[in-house]
Amino acid sequence: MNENSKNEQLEQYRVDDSGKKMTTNQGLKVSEDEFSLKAGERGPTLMEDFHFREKMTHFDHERIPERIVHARGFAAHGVFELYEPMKEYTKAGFLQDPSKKTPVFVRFSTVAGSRGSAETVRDARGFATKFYTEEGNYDLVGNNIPVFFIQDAIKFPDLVHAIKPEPHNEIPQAATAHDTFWDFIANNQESAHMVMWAMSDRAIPRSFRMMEGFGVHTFRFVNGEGKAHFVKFHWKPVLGTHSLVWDEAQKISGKDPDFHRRDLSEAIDNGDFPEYELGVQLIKEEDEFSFDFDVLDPTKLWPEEDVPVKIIGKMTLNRNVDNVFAETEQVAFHPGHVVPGIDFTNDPLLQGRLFSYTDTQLIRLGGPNFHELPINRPVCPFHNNQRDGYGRHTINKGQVSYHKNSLAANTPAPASEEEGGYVHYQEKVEGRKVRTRSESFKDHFSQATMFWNSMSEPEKEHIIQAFSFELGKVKSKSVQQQVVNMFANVNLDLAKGFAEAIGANPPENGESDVSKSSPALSQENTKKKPSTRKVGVIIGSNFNAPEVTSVLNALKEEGVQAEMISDKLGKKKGSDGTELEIDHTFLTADSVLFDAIYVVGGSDGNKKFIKDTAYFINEAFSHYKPIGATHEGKKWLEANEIKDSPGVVHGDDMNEFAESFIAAIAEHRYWDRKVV
Ligand code: HDE
Repeated sequence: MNENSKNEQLEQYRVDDSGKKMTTNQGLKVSEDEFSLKAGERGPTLMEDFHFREKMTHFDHERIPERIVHARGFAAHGVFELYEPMKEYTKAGFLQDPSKKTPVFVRFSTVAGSRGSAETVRDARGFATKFYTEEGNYDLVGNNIPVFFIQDAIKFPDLVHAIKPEPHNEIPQAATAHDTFWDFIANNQESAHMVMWAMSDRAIPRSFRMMEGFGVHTFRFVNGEGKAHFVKFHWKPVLGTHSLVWDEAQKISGKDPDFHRRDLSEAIDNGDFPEYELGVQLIKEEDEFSFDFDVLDPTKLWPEEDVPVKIIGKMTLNRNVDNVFAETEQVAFHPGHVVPGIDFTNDPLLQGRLFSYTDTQLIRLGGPNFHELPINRPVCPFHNNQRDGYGRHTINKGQVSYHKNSLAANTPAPASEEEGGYVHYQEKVEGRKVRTRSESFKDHFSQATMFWNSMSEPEKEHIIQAFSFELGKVKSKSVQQQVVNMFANVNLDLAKGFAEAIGANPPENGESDVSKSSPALSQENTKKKPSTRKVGVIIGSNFNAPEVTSVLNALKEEGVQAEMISDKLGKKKGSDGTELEIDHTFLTADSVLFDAIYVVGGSDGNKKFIKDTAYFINEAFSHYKPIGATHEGKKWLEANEIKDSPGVVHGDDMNEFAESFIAAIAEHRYWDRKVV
C-alpha cells in the first residue's frame, strides 16, 4: 500500500465516455437519441421504446436525499505524511512510520444550508477527513470550530430544527439570523461558547484553505502497552487562518455562490496544494480531573497555552475529484470509523454521533452496501459474513456465510489483538441509569468569556456587529431581550453593545469575573503569507508596460495570482505595444472576489471606466483590503481620497512598490483604516 493506493483503486471504476459509441446500460448500441419511437411521425410514443424508458427512468431517479446537515460541501483527494513516530501514545498503524504516506479524502461543508446554498454564509464549516489506512478507514469528522452548541446528542434534532429554515415558510436559507435559532440559544445556554465562535470572524472563512479544523470531542489514543491518553485533534492551515468581512461575505453570496469550491479547486489546478498540519493535544488519563472544565464536555476547548498542540504530520490536498456526485456526494463519513490505537470517550455528544452517521447513510445512500461505493471502499481487503441488500457488488463465493462454522474452517475468523484485531479500551464504568447532566458540565460561560477576552479590538467589534445583525433580524422582542440577558453573563460590553443596536434594554445583571485569555484564539496572531492570494489588476489601454510587467513578475514570484480587469474582454495594448489578455470585465468581476486591488490605469478615461474603477477601489477600501497604485493609478487614489490610508500602497520605484504591496497583501486586512 502507498499514497497512490486509493487513486489506483478508483481507476478501476473511472470511465471516459468521450469518443465512444452510445449504448444502453445493457451495452446495446443506440441508433438515435433525439426522437422517441412513435406510431407514425405525428403519432403517440410506443411503450416498447426501451431506450426512452431506460433514459427517462434513470433521470427520474438521479437525486438522492441531501445530508440533513452539511448538505453543501466540496471535496478533494490528498495525502497525509507523519513527522515523527507516535508509538509512545498510539499504536495506530498510520501514525508509526514517517516514511509512509496515507491517501486521504477531505470534504469541507457548511452546516445549515441546502445543497445549492451559497458558500460564504455565517456558519460553522465541516472539515471531514477519511484516511485510507492499511488497517481500515479512519474518519476524523470535525468542524472549523473546536466546541459545539450542545452537550448531549439527544438535543441535536432540536438544535437542527431551530437552525434550519422555519417550517411554516422555509425562510431563511442557510442563516441563523431568525427567531427559532435565537430562541433555541436563549433557552439552551450551554450553547454560549459556540455562539461566540459563530458570531466571530471564524464563521466567515476567506477560504477552506485558510481555516483550522478540530475533532471537537476528546478521543483516546491507546499505545501498544494498552496505556491511554486523552487526545484532541487539530488541523492547522499552513497559510494561516483568515476571514472575510460580513458585508463582503454577503455580497459574495450573490456574486459567486460557489466562491469556496472555486477557490479550492482552482488552487489545486494551479498546483498551489492546500496544506494543513495535524496537531494533537494530549492529557494523561491520571490528569482527567486536573482542569477547571470536564474533558468530556464538548462545549469546552483545552487552551493551547495550557495543553500545547504537538504537530505530528501534514496533509496535502493535491487532486480534484473527477465526479462530484460519485465522490463528494456519496462519501460516507462516520466518527465511529476508527483503527486500533484510536478509541472513544464518554463524551455524550460523541456517543450519540456513533449511532447517527450509519443511520443517516442508510437513508441517504439507499441501503447497507454503501461501503462498497468506490469512494468509501477501504484500500485494505475486507471480509465478513454480511450478505445481500440493495446494490450489492461483491460476489462472495462459497457455501458459508456464518460464524462459527466448520465447513470453511471457521473463517473468516476474528483476529487477535496481536494480529490487528480492534479491542476496545477497557475503561471501567459503573453508575446508575440516569437522565441527567453531570455537575461538571454546568459552567456555560467561563470559556465564552475567555474567548471574548482573547479577541483583538477589531475582532470584538465584529462580534458585536454580528450579534447586532443576527438579532436585528429577529422579530420577537422577548427573544431579543433573552439573548441580551444571556450574553451579559459573557461580557457586559458585548451585551450592551448589541442591546443598543437592536433597541433592547441594556442588561441589568451579569458580568463575568473570568480574566483568562488564550492568545491562540485570536486570528490576529495567525500566520501571514502573500502566496495564493488573488489580486485584481485594473488596467486600460496604453498602460505603462515596463512598470506593469515588473510588478506582475514580482507578484508571480511570491505566488500571488494576478487577474486583469477592464471594460472589455480581449487584449489591451500597453505604451510599448505589449499586449495583455483581459480576464474579467467590470461586469463579470467584482472587488469582493479579490484579496487586493492594483490600479494601473491607462488612457481609457471615459466616464464609465472612471466610475467602475472608483467602485472597485472604494469597495476594496471599505473591506479593509490592500490597494496598490503606480504612476497614473495614483490619480485614482487621490480622486477617491484614500491615498494616505493604511494599506494603500503607491510609488514610482517599481521594486520598492512591489515589495511593499506584497507585504500589504500578506497582511490581509487593515483594520486601523477609517471606513465611514
Ligand atoms: Fe455531524 N452529522 N452530528 N457533527 N457532521 C452529519 O452525517 C450528528 C457534529 C459533521 O462531509 C450527518 O453523513 C449528530 C459535531 C461533519 O459528509 C449526521 C451530532 C461535529 C459532517 C450527523 C452531530 C460534526 C456531519 C449528516 C450531535 C464536529 C459532514 C450527513 C451528536 C465534530 C460530513 C451525514 C460530510 C454530518 C449527525 C454533531 C461534524 C446526521 C447526531 C460535534 C463535518 O449523521
